[in-house]
Amino acid sequence: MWTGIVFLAVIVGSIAFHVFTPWWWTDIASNWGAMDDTIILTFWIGGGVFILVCLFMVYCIFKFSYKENRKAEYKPEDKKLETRLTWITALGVAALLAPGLLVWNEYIRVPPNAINIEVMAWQWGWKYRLPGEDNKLGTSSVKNISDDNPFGINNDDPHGKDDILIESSELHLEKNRPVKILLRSIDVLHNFYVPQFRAKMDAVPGVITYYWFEPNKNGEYEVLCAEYCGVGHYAMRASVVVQDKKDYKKWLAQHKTFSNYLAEKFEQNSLKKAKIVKFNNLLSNEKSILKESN
Ligand SMILES: [Cu+2]
Repeated sequence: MWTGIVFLAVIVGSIAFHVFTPWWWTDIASNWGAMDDTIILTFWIGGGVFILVCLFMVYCIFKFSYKENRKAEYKPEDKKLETRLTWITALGVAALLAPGLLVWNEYIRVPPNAINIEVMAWQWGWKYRLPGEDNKLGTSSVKNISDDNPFGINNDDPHGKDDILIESSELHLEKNRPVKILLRSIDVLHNFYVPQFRAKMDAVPGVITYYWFEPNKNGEYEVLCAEYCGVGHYAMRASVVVQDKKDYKKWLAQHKTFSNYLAEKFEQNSLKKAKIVKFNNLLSNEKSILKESN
C-alpha cells in the first residue's frame, strides 16, 4: 500500500513543481511564440502520459496486491491490446513531432525584406558583417582570412566592398525588422543563441547555415554560445541591442566598410614600411660613421 501512496505523492509533487516552479523561460522578444507553443504541447502530452502511467501503476498496486489463494493469469500475448497500444503511441509521437516540423518550415523560410547578417564564430568570440547600400553581402572564404581581411571577403566581389564590418561583440538590430542570420565558423562547432529570441542554430566550419527572426522588443539581450566549443566556451558571451530605426541607423553609421578598412590597413602598412626604411637608413648611416671613425 505504501508503494501506491509514494507513487501518488510523486504525481502530485511533479505537477505542483511544474506549476509553482521558480524556473521558467525569460520573456519572449521575437516573433517565435510558436517555439514556446510546441514546448507547452510537449509538456501537455509528456505530462499527460506520465500522469496516466503513474495512475495506472497506483491502480494496479491497490487492485492486484498479494492475497492468499489468488492466482495470476498467464497471458503471454494479447494482439488486440498490442495493436491499440501501438496506435496510441504512434499518434502520441506524431502529435509531438508534427507541430515542430510546421514551425521548422517557417523557421527556414526567410521573408524577402529580411536583412542579411553574417555571424562569424571563432574560438572564442563573435564578429558580425552587415550588407552595405547594395543590401548584399560579398562572398567570402576562409582561405582569404588574414590580418588585413579578418572576414575573408572575396576581393574580386564588388558586393563585398561596402559590407560593414563589426569587430565587436555587440550587435545592434532594428526593432520589427526581420533578420536572416548567416552563420560561419572558422574553427569548431559553435551555436549563436539569444534565449529571448527563441532561435538558435549551429555554426559549422565549411558551411553557411541560416535562420531568421524578427526582434520585437527594445532592449539589450545576452548572446550565448550553445555548443561546447573548448576551454574558452564560457567566454563567448556577447550582447544584442534591439532599438528603433533612428538609433539603429546611427549605430550603423559608426562602423567601417570593407573598403574603408582596406584603405586604413594600406595606410598603416605603408607607414610601417616607411618606418622600416627610415630605420634601415639610420642603421647604415651609423655603420658608415663607425667605419670612418675606425
Ligand atoms: Cu562557441
